[in-house]
Amino acid sequence: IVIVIIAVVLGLTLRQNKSEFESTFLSRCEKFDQYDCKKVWDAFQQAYVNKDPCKVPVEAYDPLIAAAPFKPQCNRMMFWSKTKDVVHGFTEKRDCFVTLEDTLLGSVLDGLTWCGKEGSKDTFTTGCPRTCENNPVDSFWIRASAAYADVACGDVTAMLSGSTTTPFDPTSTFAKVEVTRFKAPKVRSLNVVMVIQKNAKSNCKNASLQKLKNALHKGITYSCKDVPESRIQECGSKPQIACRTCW
Ligand code: N1C
Repeated sequence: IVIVIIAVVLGLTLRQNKSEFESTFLSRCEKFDQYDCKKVWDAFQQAYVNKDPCKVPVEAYDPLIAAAPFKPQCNRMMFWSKTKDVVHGFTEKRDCFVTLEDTLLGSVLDGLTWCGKEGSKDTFTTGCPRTCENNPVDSFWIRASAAYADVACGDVTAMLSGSTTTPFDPTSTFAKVEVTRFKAPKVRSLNVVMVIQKNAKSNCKNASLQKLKNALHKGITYSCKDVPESRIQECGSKPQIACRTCW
């Protein structure tokens, strides 16, 4: 009996407890059926664990994307830049559009910070660098955005912000990673919803949108509509308004 007790105590002390980060990851993941969340967690960890947190390139997440690939959702895919709260305020209430944060990988990692350390098997959530180019969080969002844009099809929607002077910001992930990956004829059109809040600084006539048109592969139709934020909220709260007539 003494040996059994010693063995149990030893076993408990040797087994690493699940970190809060891993628990969050797994519990968010388990909301999605048809995925082996332990496998997804292992594929995620191999990208950054035991590495210098400034040496995690975008490609480090290739095995993660392969373990949890994005499914095309033709005519319902929503992209955004500087409008995260408006977009998710809407997509949370209505089933009209799907954003990256509505997919397994996007929802599991949204709002989280993580990194590894050379010589350690652990995941850290504080003191993670975000200023060096190849940091684990930025590299993930670039890789995931690329993979999500790669499966875009049909009529694609993007919410941009009329509250900035450059709604199509050439340094954004939307501009650098997503727009150039939309391929005709798989993608038929890109439809910009310009979110107009009070004291708006720009609208669909903004010069940066000319650059967006030019960046689109030829064969993809472009449109832009100025839509007051209140209209987006109204459509979010009134299920009797059909998705296609929201704006
Ligand atoms: O740089 P952005 O926006 O133009 O990126 C947004 C664009 C969306 O269309 C998404 O598909 O790229 C994708 N995306 C996310 O889904 C996402 N969720 C959380 C990109 N970034 C995302 N984040 C975090 O927000 C991430 O840390 C990144 O650096 C910011 C970018 O926000 P932005 O500048 O408003």
